[in-house]
Amino acid sequence: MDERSDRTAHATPGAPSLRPGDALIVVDVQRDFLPGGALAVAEGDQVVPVLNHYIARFEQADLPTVFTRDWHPRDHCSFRAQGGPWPPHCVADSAGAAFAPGLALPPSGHLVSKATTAEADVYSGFQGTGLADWLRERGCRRLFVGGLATDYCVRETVRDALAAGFAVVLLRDAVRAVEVQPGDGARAEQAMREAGAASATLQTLDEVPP
Ligand code: VGL
Ligand code: ZN
Repeated sequence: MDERSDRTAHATPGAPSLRPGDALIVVDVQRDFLPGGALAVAEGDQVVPVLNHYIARFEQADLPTVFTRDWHPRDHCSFRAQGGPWPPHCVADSAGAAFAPGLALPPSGHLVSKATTAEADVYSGFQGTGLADWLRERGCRRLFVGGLATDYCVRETVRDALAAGFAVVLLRDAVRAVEVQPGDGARAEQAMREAGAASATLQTLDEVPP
């Protein structure tokens, strides 16, 4: 087989499959969700270097990057003192709500604050944020999603993205789960796949079918 026919028969190694219409959504990579934080996700810090690779790829391709953040008032309804399930976390402007150290947030990164009112808990980056319109205005059709946590804000963000008509690729090597119950992360990934999300890792990013 000559070199040329070999190239047409296989995905070209290193050929970027990213294209106009793609965007990266980084969900809630904040200090309180890292080991040692108020609502620590096991290995949550390990998504940071992986996400930095994805961020660089999207930046190089001049594609949008979006960073959601959990941004709660002090008396948020999801906190135990208010009868909610969680310890206080990601209080707006607190140290714990800051993005993870080392996360390579680009100057062009679009910040989305969510769950900002006391009365409503919202896990999805799409609820009450205008994110779907922001993405549509920029011609985005396919969203690559990673961050924290697989079984809450990533799952709900992916669910809403699909419901809003976006194609979604879950970045499997750039998510970690809270796992209130063991297996919650795996179940969330399965639910996202069943809802129509594709998945990729840094290794397979260039093989994602169109
Ligand atoms: C999250 C629990 C509470 C998340 C946010 O970002 O997944 N989980 N608030
Ligand atoms: Zn929260």
